[in-house]
Amino acid sequence: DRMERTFAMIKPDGVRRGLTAEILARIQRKGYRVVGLKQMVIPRETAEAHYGEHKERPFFGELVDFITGGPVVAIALEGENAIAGWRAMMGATNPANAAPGSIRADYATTVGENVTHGSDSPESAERELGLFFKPEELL
Ligand code: DAT
Ligand code: MG
Repeated sequence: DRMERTFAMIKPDGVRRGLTAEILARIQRKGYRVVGLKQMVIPRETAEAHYGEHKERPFFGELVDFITGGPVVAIALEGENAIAGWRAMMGATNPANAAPGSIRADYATTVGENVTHGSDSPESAERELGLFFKPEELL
């Protein structure tokens, strides 16, 4: 019973496809509190920092182009074990391997456009929440 905050995001493909309400509904049905929420276009420098761990990977340029290519919905979530719990709701990175009923299994077909993001550890959550939200934006 560890109370955690995590950073979640509806990526440009999800926003473009009109999935925002469905994904927020899943989050709220689960019982996580939405403590921060905004639709935004991510500045390139923020995207490069957010995905900094992948900067040597061959897909990095495409990833940054994609994530900055349209509005996203940035979400700060709070709840018990929210970090691993939100990752479980999303499913595996590659939708082909995502558990049935998970968001990526239900809404995505390609690893590049997999609808949502979630922090993968307490350290990532703190770093990513700090990149996307000012302290006073978390209510
Ligand atoms: P996750 O988003 O599940 O945390 P990740 O941190 O390994 O996954 O990768 C970040 C994003 O980069 C991922 O959501 C989609 C993209 N990506 C990962 N592996 C990829 C690959 N092999 N080809 C293309 N895009 C990839
Ligand atoms: Mg990741």
